[in-house]
Amino acid sequence: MLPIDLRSDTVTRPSAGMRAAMAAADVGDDVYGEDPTVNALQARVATLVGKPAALFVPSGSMANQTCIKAHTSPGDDVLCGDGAHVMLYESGAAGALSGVQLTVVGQGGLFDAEGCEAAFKPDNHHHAPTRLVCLENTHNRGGGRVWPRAQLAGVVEWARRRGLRLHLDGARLWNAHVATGVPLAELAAPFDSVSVCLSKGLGAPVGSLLCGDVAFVHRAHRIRKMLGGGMRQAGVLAAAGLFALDHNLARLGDDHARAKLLAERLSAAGAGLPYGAETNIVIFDLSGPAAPFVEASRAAGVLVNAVGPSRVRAVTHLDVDRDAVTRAAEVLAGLLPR
Ligand code: TLP
Repeated sequence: MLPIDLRSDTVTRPSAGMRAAMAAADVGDDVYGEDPTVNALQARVATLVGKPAALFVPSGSMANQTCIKAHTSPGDDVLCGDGAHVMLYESGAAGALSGVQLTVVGQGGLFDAEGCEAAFKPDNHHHAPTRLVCLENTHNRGGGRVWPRAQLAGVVEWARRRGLRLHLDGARLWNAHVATGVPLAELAAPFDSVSVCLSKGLGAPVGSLLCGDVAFVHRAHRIRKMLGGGMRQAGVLAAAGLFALDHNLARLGDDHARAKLLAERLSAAGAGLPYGAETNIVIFDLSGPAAPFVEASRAAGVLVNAVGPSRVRAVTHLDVDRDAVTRAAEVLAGLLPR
């Protein structure tokens, strides 16, 4: 029997319908701006996110790093949350490609204006001047938490007062939208740039978009080329994204309900739930080491990831139905160290 794979929502495979849409895609050379399917996807996502323009890029990491590079100059300082993907999981790209220093604010991914003020560096000869603030919504290492609106508004108001730019890593902004019912454009409105991923809960095999105003996206377009992200007949990939938006957005609520079910079962069996389970990510703490637990789970047919010495992450997605999550919950709960 195939394992129940809860390592990430990136593990989904394109469905038959999605593959058919990809095969049928009308394509052209996107480096010439002539791929109609890429152009349609960019226009659709820009509208959804409420920004004037969007650019299709191969990955969420490239979307974030292109935005960071477009917003900053080498030697600048960038504020981000504890465990931010841009800091922890993008291979040091902000330092290597943009030459910026990252300052971590707050704990558990979210932060507030007070923390930002304490971390802020003014533009004088002692400091790397703070130029940009990056938020992540939902927050991956923060257990898929959605930023509370008032807290986010406080950070935004502070950043504007300080004359800073704001970037949103919205790889899972779709989940924040479905969990709260707040329109995507409203969640994205305070930000100068927003990245969204098609290859997480939406189930497309590849692709992210960065969104912003026309001048910003023009600048980002050149950086994408510089980073080797100019693709040619990328419409075969964009078609998967359009299919995902049509078929897989509204159903994210199912993933959230399944994550809740899993979290409740684990909590009842003694696991610690530091962040609850607001969307599709369940982070849980064990009373023993994570590595042998992950191994034992694998042997029992359930795949999860260790994300700390005694911390584990399980993510629900469209390739695990309610029965599979229920079975996985039984297996994981039974293996918890006592
Ligand atoms: N996250 C992956 C891993 O890299 C950790 C996962 O399994 O969750 N922003 C956020 C918030 C992300 O969670 C990810 C991927 C990205 C950006 C990067 O996307 P890709 O993998 O397309 O570069």
